[in-house]
Amino acid sequence: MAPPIDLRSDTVTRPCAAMRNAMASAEVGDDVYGEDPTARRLEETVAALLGKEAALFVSSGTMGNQIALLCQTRRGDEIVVGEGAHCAYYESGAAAAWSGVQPVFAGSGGLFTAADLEAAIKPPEYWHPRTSLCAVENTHNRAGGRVFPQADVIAIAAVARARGLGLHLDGARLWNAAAATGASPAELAAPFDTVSVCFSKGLGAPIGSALCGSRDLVRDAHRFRKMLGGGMRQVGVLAAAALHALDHNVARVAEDHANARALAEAIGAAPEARVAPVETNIVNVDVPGVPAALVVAAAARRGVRIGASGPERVRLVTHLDVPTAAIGPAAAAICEALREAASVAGGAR
Ligand code: TLP
Repeated sequence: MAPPIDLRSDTVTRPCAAMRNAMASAEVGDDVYGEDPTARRLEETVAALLGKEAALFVSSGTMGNQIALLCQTRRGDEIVVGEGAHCAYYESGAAAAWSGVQPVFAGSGGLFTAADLEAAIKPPEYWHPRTSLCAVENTHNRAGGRVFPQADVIAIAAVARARGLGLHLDGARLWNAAAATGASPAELAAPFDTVSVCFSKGLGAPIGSALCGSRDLVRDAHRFRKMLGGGMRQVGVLAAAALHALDHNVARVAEDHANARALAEAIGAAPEARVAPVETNIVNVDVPGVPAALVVAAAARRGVRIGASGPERVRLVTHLDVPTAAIGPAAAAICEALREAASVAGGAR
């Protein structure tokens, strides 16, 4: 039987032979002593790419986000985020556990405006939490890979500056936002104090993210990374994979976007599906009246792995291990799965 087509996430990619060769031949040293030349090269490369003074290699997007919060907030503060923001929704309560902050949600659906931010900021009375940070996610995962419009980002940044808030960008998929808009990662990152980016999603590296910002912020970040157990030793083997990903896999994310659009179009023909507009590599499919778990199981039986992102919503993510030739068969299998799941759900009512 053919191996399953895995559309659960762009995190499922496996390093290719050339990436593994780059890892095997990486020059390394003890990075806790600051002696790993490949990690240094990666940090300098990413900082330059994002137009920031410095960068820190961290183990995951979660660690990057959480260190950014530790750097820019105090316990008891409030942070303003969009609905379903990864740093508040998918990080196991880390913001509450490590920084001691609580999230307040601006707008609806993940994206928000400067007016939404303004409305979410608490008045400066001592009995209110201090609103100290606004975090934007671009592209926005739960919003279905939507690009945060840069005009909104700029207006949000102006409000944040005027009200004394720090600004963090969760740019786990900033490469996708750049490919979709034609803007450079540095342009998209410019309004923010800290930016986290991932090498392990669309770019196909097995591990790794970077947190970027000013030299001072990254100095603090370095201390927090150590506190969280994220000081790594001969980490150049991982940094080499990230460098390989930056050299070879940034431009190609546009292919994932085209594949996602083709997938959405084919699935949109199924009467059971309400397919959200696709901007990048994520396709959200609402299946009103049909439990998502039934669709996931029916697709798996047909050799296609997808994820449930709500009780009646499934998520499909394209990535570099899903060739264009797999899109047609995957869409056909998902359409069949939708039909079967809808008939099972209908029978159960
Ligand atoms: N997202 C994962 C899951 O955790 C949901 C996925 O499959 O999409 N920011 C954003 C916007 C993300 O989507 C993710 C991962 C992260 C941060 C965290 O990255 P990791 O998994 O490296 O901690």
